[in-house]
Amino acid sequence: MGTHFSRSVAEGRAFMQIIDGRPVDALSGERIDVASPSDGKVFASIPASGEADVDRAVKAARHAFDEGPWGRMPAVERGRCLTRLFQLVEKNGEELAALESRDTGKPIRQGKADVTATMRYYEFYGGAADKIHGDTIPFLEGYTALTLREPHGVVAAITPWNYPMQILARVVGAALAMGNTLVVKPAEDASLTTLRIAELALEAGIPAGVFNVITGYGRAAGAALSAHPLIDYVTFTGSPLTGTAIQQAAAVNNRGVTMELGGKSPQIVFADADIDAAIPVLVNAIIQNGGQTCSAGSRVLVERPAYEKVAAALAERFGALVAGPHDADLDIGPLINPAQRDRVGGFIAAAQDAGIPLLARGTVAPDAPEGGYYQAPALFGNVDPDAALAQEEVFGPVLSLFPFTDEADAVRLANSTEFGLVAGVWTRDGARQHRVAKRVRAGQVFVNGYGAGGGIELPFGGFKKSGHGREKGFEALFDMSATKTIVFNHG
Ligand code: TXE
Repeated sequence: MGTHFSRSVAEGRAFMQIIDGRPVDALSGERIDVASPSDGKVFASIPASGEADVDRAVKAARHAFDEGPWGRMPAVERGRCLTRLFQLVEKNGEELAALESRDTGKPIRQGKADVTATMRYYEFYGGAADKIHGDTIPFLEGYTALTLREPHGVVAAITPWNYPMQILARVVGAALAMGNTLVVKPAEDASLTTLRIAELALEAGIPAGVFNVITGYGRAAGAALSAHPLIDYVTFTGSPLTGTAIQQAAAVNNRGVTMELGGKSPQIVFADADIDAAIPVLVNAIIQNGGQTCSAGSRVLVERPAYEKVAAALAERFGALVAGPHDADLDIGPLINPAQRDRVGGFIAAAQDAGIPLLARGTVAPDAPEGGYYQAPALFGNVDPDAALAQEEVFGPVLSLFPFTDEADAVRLANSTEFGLVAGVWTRDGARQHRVAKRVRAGQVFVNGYGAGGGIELPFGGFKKSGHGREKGFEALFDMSATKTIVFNHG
């Protein structure tokens, strides 16, 4: 893929949203400028939708669910639609990677990795569509009782800007495999690949009205969507604060929700671990996508005898990290927007003011464009477990180190935040691997490895403030459906 392609993709394009299979503008005609985080320059625009546009999209999805062919289509056919979408994503992979990379600022390498994961979601759920079924249940004499897995109906999906195409695929794959219809509201900062995938979905044979996309601001389009009375279920990935607002809106109609709300994920390194193997994984878990990853490994807890060694090895790596424009494909790209850059900078400055030792700082490439939203990676040592840096999701390339004394101390520290999404445990002691993995409150625990975002087959979701419900794998199919019980009386 040439640099030229990734720099110019979608240049000057006025994107349309997709409602009922057609490209349409916002009824108001209002638009949102799309800027490249690499240089801050506007290169495209998307519709700024409001309540009336949302109403159109929800009614299209409602009609497609209640009256359209989708609900009567055999599961195997729905699966084939998703499999064709998988093939179309593969065919258009270069364009999609370039679009994602330009829109979000992520290095092109990460854009390509996102395409691979996206393909895998559609492949997985395409194959899974006809493999989920209910039970027959032993019941009273003279009766037969059975269960069916039924779709919720119209699902609203509000998605974030960090992995737009992957998170979309996670939701679309599971929701459509189960026979739901969808209205998706991508983040205003990164809507382009969602719009492109919705076009490809039509090409894949997914009927008009099944997969609608509304673009616009959260407080307008997002709020109207989550409160719409014709929605049956809401799924959201984003910040805890917005998650609360969406749950309150959905509660007015008493609708179910799946919430994926980020984390403060710990990696626990015991002194007996293979530290050389751990170091590159610890670094990658926080710099992948510039740290803008819900499952970022943002806290590294190290057993005291190994603390100095781990701190020194990480400092050496962090000092060498370079941030630069997406198409330069360096260690990290720019952050998504000026607010996010300033938020991350604020955490770094506050930590320094509080006297938390800054062990290393990467750099921004000298030729990075002036207007880009860059933040050099930072490594802090001996972080106070009560500090904001230890407790709050920074969502940037900032890693905190904490020493611990023994296993109990490690578990206590790991569980000392309000979040509980992912954890890593590094030790050669097999019994300890099991003990610690069970005691850490996290939806996913990796032992001697760390799969930030990876593993399409693996159920994923949080405890505590990280949310509820499970995505990915077969589990997501349960979230995207409801059990119906039918009882026959033969008497
Ligand atoms: O997220 P928001 P923001 C965290 C991360 C980051 C912080 C702020 O810590 O620094 O959130 O990011 C839509 N009703 N994560 O402000 O607001 C919005 O348009 C309905 C973690 O960008 O959560 C977008 O589509 N929708 C995270 C989506 O919500 C609303 C990923 C996410 O935006 C809305 C992103 C409203 N009232 C940020 N307000 C993760 N878990 O991976 C906004 N939205």
